[in-house]
Amino acid sequence: MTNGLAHWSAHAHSHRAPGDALVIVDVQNDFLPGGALAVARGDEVIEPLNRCTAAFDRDGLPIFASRDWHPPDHCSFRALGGPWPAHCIAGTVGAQFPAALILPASVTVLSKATRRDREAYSAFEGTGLAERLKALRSRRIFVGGLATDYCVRATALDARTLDLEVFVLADAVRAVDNRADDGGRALREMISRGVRLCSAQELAA
Ligand code: VGL
Ligand code: ZN
Repeated sequence: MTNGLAHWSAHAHSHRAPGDALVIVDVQNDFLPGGALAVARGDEVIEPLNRCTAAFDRDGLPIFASRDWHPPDHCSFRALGGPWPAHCIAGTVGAQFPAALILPASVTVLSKATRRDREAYSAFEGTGLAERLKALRSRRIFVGGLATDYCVRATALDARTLDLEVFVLADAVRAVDNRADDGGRALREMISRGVRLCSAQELAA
């Protein structure tokens, strides 16, 4: 099992319904193979996410895409004492969504961690996402993207504190895995907080 889970104990079979929203987390060039903070096999999330995006768009359901959008001197960068190599600097090619990621005209792009002195892993942090979902009367969110152990984790856990139903698209997330099985641990933690796993391929069907 590529996500480190022995079994999908909380796997749910889900179909799209009114009140659903898709949240694509940080699928950006710098997190893909060859990028500044490459996530192994990060590119493999693109195809299943494209399927979901097309299906949500067809159904008129809301789609959000977050992006890490750092200033050149962001506090998370090693040069500033942070844990990461410089990545996703606002306006650079590395911060762009990859050309292969198909985003419909209706997408809402959420830029995060834009302030030099603040880290923000969650797509809810400083983006207005909670207010937007509330205005849309969204009750369930489906989360995929990068990385399982950082921004996907933080986004899913934040959503649970807002009492949203949260599904992580297990076949459309990949982990940094700085320590072995960080991604698996993150998924188990999310599940312990009421997050469910589902399949992007099934959701898009
Ligand atoms: C992320 C590390 C640093 C992520 C962002 O999108 O998961 N990870 N910045
Ligand atoms: Zn970052």
